[in-house]
Amino acid sequence: MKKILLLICLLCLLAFSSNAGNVVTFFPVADTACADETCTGFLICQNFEGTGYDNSEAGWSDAGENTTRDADYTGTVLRGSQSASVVQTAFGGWGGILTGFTPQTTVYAFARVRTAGVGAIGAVFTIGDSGWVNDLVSIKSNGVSGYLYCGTVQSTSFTFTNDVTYYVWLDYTKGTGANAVCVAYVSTTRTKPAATVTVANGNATTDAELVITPLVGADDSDSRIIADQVLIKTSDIGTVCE
Ligand SMILES: [Ca+2]
Ligand SMILES: [Ca+2]
Repeated sequence: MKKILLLICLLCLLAFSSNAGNVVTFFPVADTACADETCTGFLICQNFEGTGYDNSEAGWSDAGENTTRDADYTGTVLRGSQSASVVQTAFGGWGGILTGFTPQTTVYAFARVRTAGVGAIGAVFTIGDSGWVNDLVSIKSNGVSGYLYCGTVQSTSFTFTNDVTYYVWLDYTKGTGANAVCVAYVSTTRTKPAATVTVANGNATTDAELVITPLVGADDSDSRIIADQVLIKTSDIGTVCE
């Protein structure tokens, strides 16, 4: 019996070695493909390439005051040849680049963002409800630290500094009271990390249906926020494309 088993094992080894020139896979290989290569399946997939906005997303607009807003920015570009940029030109006011999407009770979002000269708190990446009545989930920076807002509930701070390009994932699930869940994942690489900060008692109770990025609302002039690769999806967004 032992000899038979030994023979079977030997035959197996020979079979594998005979396939040395081929790829022999015993277990499924993890899918390392990036999430947004084709933009298929995304509610929003915006890279700001070409004049204005790309991927036939005509719904984007800009709004605000005391700001200069640019969807063709070629300064410090975060991806490709153009990014979106908003610069605060005078103290006070706000300005951002925004668009709507189909209302969602749970939404997954991603953007590359970078701040320059932000001293007071500036909103970097925000998901709102219809007509931007409320900020549902928002990453904000004061140039030294970052904060996650879930409705008006604010997280403790985490590192989020000027002049660094961040990869930010935001997950939002609306609540029925003080139980909305907002999660931020902040990295300097394309790989989605473990959660950086979670707010599980947010007071946001409405559907997500608006994305605003970048959004300068800092109370200091000459602050700039740059954004690129803005993604909105109804399922988790993992590692993103180069
Ligand atoms: Ca771009
Ligand atoms: Ca553009």
